[in-house]
Amino acid sequence: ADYKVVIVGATGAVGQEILQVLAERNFPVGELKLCATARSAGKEIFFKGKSYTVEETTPASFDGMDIALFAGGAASKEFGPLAAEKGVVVIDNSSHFRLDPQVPLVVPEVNPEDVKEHRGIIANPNCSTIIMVVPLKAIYDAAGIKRVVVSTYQAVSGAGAEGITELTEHTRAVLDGKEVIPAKFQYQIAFNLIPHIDVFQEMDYTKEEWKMVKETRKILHDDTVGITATTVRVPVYRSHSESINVETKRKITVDEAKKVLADFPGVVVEDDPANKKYPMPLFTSEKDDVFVGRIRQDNSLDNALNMWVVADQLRKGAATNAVQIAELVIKYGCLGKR
Ligand code: 11C
Repeated sequence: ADYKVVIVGATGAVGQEILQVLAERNFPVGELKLCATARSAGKEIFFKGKSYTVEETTPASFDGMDIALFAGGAASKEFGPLAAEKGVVVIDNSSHFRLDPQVPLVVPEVNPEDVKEHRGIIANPNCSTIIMVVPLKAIYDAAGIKRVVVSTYQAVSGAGAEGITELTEHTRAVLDGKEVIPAKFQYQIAFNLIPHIDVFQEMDYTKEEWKMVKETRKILHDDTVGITATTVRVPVYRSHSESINVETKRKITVDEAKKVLADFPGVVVEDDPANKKYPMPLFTSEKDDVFVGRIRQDNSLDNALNMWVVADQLRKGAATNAVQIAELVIKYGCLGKR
């Protein structure tokens, strides 16, 4: 069977990637509707060689549809519950519903079965959370996890299409000796790092940092895992990187860790220091896997490892994960009540 699919936020960085992933994975799209804000309405977008006109999102956009993929942003809060009421399964990329106990928060390699519990909305986790939790789950299953210390190096496209433009403009302005005007980011992003992603919240951690803590615990169904995060924007176009220190409950050797990681779905181990092999954002873009390297014993603790993790946050961190959730909805036969 083919499904009636609506994409909300189709013109943004994540929306565009969702279309790409639907086409690549040959998702069974029958009817396709592309929606966005009034500003983008009227634009022409191609999907599998056919042209579609972007419509402004309205309540009627969801009538008779099966699956709604929300790219993220304000539209989720405004239209998500309404679409679900109309019997459409909403797969939402915003942070709005993620911690709602009635909304499953799903990474298909980690907690696929949670999809079955949905009541109309399924949340896609934050990109940095997804990229961390995939390799963590391999370690969690093998040795248990006591505590995680993570620092991120997040690409500008995590902030959307405007983030990409701003890195180019700032770089050009610096090289041309012109004035740099920050708009999307708090400061000049070219030749700089900004340890400030999303808004500041309790204990002076940012919301992005709390997402990594709270979402990871929800996905693992384990509130006992200690997690502390520092999230940093870096002048990289695409792919988030993360330095992750994991303290395990039981001892796991580096060789065992490499094996469980290599065997885990969606993970590629790239770890050969002698041959300068380790993951880098330059080489992971437009790929769906999470790449793990620099796997080492923590020299200061017996039961702890360090790893360096890189993945395309627009793919596995957003679009690919969302489309995989849609595939699970079909596999489990749990579409909306329409
Ligand atoms: C970034 N992780 O890189 C953010 C973007 O909660 O879905 C995603 C925000 C979110 O800026």
